[in-house]
Amino acid sequence: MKIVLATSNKGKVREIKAMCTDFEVVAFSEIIEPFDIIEDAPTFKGNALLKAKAVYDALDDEEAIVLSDDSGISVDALDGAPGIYSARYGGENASDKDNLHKVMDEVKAKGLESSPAHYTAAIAIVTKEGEQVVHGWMYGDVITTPRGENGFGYDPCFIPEGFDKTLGELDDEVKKGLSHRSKALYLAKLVLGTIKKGREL
Ligand code: ITT
Repeated sequence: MKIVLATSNKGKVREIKAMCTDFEVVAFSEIIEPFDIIEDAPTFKGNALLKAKAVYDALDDEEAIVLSDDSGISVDALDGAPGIYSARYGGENASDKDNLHKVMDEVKAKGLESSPAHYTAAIAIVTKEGEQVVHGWMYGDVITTPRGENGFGYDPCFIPEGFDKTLGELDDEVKKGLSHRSKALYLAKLVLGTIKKGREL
């Protein structure tokens, strides 16, 4: 069964492919000309659905199975920011590095060296059978000095609960075992399994 990912984020593509080895997983840009999707919903769930529906419509293939991921980091000391604005916290064309440094600078500006924080992932699945959204979370602390090169995005400043290293320093396998994305994908795979069974009947 082929799953089409409605994302342009290479870090997400890499992680989702590594977590879904039972399925053939392709990024939508491997099949059709990539296009921008305006993410203007007020929630992770709403934005995940916007992305999956846009790609499902663009594929023009009734049988397609499209999966999207809308995710971000929420920092307690910043009243939950950047949250759904994680991809553009450092400005409209901000890089991952700009966003990472903005979060660390804002925490520092509060006179803190760290703050509790959590990642959220909303995964939407859009098929002819309907639309489903599942969520996963990972809790920990954001620190104000980046450490390590693994992962992507905010990982160099995030220490998961129970660890003393950032996701930038920890092995990809460790992140795979505890991340917001892997928890949401566990549920998404149950949905995919049901779709698969239904189609085989
Ligand atoms: P798509 O919309 O094309 O999927 P995007 O990068 O714009 O790609 P989002 O709108 O969901 O994706 O924004 C997610 C932001 O949160 C982005 O800045 C990521 O770097 C960050 N993020 C999400 N999951 C992360 C993770 O596991 N590790 C580090 N940063 C993460």
